[in-house]
Amino acid sequence: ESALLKSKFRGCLLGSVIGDCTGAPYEGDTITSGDKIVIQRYFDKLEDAEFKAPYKQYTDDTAMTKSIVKFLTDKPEPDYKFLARLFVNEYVKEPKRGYGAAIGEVFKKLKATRFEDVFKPATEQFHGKGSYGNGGAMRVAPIALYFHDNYDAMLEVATKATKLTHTNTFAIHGALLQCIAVQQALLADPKKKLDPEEFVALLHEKMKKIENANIDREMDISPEDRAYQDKLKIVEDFIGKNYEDLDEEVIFQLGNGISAYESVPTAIHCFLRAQNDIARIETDNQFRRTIQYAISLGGDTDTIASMAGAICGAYLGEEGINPELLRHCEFTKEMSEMADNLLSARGEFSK
Ligand code: F2R
Ligand code: MG
Ligand code: MG
Ligand code: MG
Repeated sequence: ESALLKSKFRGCLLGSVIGDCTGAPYEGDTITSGDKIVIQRYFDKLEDAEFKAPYKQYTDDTAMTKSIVKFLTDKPEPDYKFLARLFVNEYVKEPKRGYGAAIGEVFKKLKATRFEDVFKPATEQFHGKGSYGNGGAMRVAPIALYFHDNYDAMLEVATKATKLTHTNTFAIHGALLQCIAVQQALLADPKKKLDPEEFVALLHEKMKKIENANIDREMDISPEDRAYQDKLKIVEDFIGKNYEDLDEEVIFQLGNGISAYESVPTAIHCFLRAQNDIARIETDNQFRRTIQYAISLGGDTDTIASMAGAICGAYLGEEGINPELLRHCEFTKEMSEMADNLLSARGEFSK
């Protein structure tokens, strides 16, 4: 039904922006139990209609997500040269949006070579190993939305869109995992209680195929690489647990870092854990609980909250998001329109 899909497209992209905007002030921080009280009040204020303050600003996560939406809406077929140009234009316009420390090098080379071979500069990152950062995963949500009914195309486009900047297997597979998580959330009925075990089992099955297939044979990965499958087993182990020191264990076992490996499974965990109440996070709103919890883990807060927010928003739809929270974040109005454009582009190009 198209009204539901419209709401879910909006919910996903708005969830991504809000996670980014609200998480950004805490990026890189270690969060103490005292800080968690501060974060509780921070969200109380952001939900308060009386609260008048400049809105929270978005970072590279949203800047690059915007470009992915345009890439999907402005051309009938995926055009990676076009996407590379969009990334670079956005970066040149506003380089101080908190980009990854090394990605500027890719943009510089893309520009200097006049976008001749758009996939080459990324391969040269980190002495040829490629970036394993979460930059591919943090911007992948629009691809999951657009291709939600075409799984193979979804994986192919997500892989290539990631490889413009990230060629390390961990970054690519992390982006695919985030993409699949968003797709599964989109296809789930928000009126039914989500089954976390089933959600993870499905992810595990798909990542097994991806990791076993060694989808890119040019990359130096061994076929027995089970990195994300193993991480998903840990995500599964955490389901239903809710004790006092769980947060520390999550940070230790899943991570909260800037690499895809230490952040994508964590974001999925945040989405799943927030299906139920979480100790010391006082809210009845599942979307808020998801991103507040993600931020309370510290580390790469904007990105983990953004990825968790995209998954949760794709599940709940925009009705799940408090309008006051929306109002207090930059670019939410614009992103809502972009979500609508993304949905109508599917119809436009399939005629
Ligand atoms: N960059 C940040 N946050 C830190 C600074 C924020 C701001 N300037 C402030 O201080 O307020 N956040 C953003 O970066 C992450 C996404 O990064 P992306 O796009 O993956 O970039 P990059 O540079 O490719 O990778 C990130 C870093 O990871 C390490 N790394 C990656 N691959 C590596 C490899 N093969 N070997 C060694 N190290 C590798 C490097 O330190 C990279 O710089 C998001 O969090 C976004 O919010
Ligand atoms: Mg960022
Ligand atoms: Mg992790
Ligand atoms: Mg970040």
